[in-house]
Amino acid sequence: MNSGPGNLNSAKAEPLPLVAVIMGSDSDLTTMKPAIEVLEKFGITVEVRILSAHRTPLEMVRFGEEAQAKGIKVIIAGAGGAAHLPGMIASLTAIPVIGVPVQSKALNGVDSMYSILQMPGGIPVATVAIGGGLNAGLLAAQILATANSNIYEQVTAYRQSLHQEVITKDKKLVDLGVKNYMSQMHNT
Ligand code: RP5
Repeated sequence: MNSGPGNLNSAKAEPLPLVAVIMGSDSDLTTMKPAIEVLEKFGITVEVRILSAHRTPLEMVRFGEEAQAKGIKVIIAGAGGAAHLPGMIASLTAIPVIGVPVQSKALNGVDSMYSILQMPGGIPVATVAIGGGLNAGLLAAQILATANSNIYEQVTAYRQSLHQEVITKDKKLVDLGVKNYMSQMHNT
């Protein structure tokens, strides 16, 4: 994370943030954390902010207007319920916006999902699954990877690790059989 507003770590100097992860409330932080973690794992500096479309609309507008000049290349915006933050940010800047529907209590995030993905023509928001913070972070990294071979290699290595994980599990399942495999699953 960077040393600007929202940084939860130290104030030491870091490269300028390329990705902003913004959310409507601190209650969204658990959903957004995997996005922040995977970007930081790839060495990408992230600006993290709480900006509510309803409770702090003017701060949201200021952020949207200033994002391009600050060097932000991708914005990940998470919100739940009447989830207007991703769409409003997309209306304020031409920086690509990835929307993360946060799982809501009343409607399990279906409300968040429809609020985010049913954008009018001309103002797109790329929407990931309900609770899809990890994929939002990976998609942001993949967008940056189109112009950065180091990030491209890291995303490719990440995918190879997923591939290897499944190969290892498949071999173990074949070796142990379903019953033993499942009893080991329950013991770990
Ligand atoms: C939205 O309302 C936020 O994105 C959050 O998901 C939801 C609930 O916010 P809190 O009442 O938990 O602050 O604006």
